[in-house]
Amino acid sequence: MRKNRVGLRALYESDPIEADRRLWGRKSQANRRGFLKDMGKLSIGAALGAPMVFADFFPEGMVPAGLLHSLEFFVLPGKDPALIVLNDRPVNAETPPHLLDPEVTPAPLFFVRNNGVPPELDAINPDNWTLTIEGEAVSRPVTYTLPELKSKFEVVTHHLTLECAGNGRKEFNPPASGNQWSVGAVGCGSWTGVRLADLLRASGLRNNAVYIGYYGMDKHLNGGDQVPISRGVPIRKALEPESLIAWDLNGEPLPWLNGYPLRLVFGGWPASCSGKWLSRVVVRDKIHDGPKMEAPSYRMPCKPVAPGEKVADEEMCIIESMPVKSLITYPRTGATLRKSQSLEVRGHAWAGDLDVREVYTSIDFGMTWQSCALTKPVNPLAWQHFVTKISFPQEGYYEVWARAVDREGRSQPVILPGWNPKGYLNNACHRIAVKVTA
Ligand SMILES: Nc1nc2c(c(=O)[nH]1)N[C@H]1C(S)=C(S)[C@@H](COP(=O)(O)O)O[C@H]1N2
Ligand SMILES: [Mo]
Repeated sequence: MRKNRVGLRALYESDPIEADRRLWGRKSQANRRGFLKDMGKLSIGAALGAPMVFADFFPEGMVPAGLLHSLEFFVLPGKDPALIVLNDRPVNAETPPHLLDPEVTPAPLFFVRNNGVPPELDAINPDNWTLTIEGEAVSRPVTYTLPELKSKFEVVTHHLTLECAGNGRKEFNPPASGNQWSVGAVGCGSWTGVRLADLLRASGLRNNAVYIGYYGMDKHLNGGDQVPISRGVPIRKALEPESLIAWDLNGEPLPWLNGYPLRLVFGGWPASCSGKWLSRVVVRDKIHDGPKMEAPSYRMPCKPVAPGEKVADEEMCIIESMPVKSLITYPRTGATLRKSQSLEVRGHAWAGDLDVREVYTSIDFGMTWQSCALTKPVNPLAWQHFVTKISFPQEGYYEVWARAVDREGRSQPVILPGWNPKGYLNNACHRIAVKVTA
């Protein structure tokens, strides 16, 4: 998989002129006439996933059709072809919102956010995979094989919501660099594993423990020895009964791209805390200092700032529990119905460590709101489901907006929340378009 392929295709969608410049270069008309240069042929082939056979005849300036739409043969191993691939080195792919409709997100549809290169699938043997617990704040460092983990500790299953802190980044202005996630870097799976707390206690957790950090078996993109990411959570979060070291998602081994064969799962916190391909947990006597723990990664300005403002590293605070949010998963945007029909609207809502008290919908751009039926979470840190029926007063274009309010009364904003340099925590209301005909 080459970066070029997805990169160019995405560029053709967002900035066709720049994409054209990259593909065709800035050579003079005389040099370019008619034919692709050898370099052009190479990059076009890389972009399309296969060499362009009649490249010599390809008309100057034309955009290969294969770059204009998602390519069917571009499928991530173990993943549904419907995922929207934002980047393939590292792999980043989000779920279209209408495919998040099931109460539990199907494993092939669970979003993927990699910072580096996952360990080779063929090289992973779950029977001799090991996990080590060590660090300044345990008295008995221990290494377990995966089969030992399964037999030595109580096995538990929880539904836990994972959302990338950068979900929704695409909307920020001025733009923030990083994956331009729309709304689909979120999912709620049924995770099976052991409690992190049980392992920490079995290792003789000491009372100087402040933070845990993870190390996975993925490699840095530059091929070097440094891990691409090593984050963690404060000890109070690590010790919660829902904080898991998991090997199954929805009753099956984890998909390779989601951390097979072993990962951490911390529901309600930035998904970056949930280390994949997990091989080591360190228990620290200070805030963990692995790659991407430091500012500005996964941090927000401690105090609100104006859009575009520079923020000093010391003014950036680590993101913990994620803010209240909701997603309309039915119907998909663009639905059409007749005036005589009413529309069932449904979706999910979540609120980090809290639960959601209420979800409302509006069809008049927030002037009035109607309350939805809302389920209780199946367990703490699982998303909740809302449903409502909507009637429309007359023919025309509408938007359905959904707005959740958490247990402590905090609401999603209808407009973008605070701009921040890295584009995190966009929990603005989700909107879909609906057309009503006679
Ligand atoms: N080892 C490792 N763990 C990782 C990552 C990674 O790149 N390597 N990415 C993190 C980030 S930023 C996110 S959002 C989640 C994504 O989990 P998923 O790919 O299973 O959806 O994994 C986290 N755990
Ligand atoms: Mo993330």
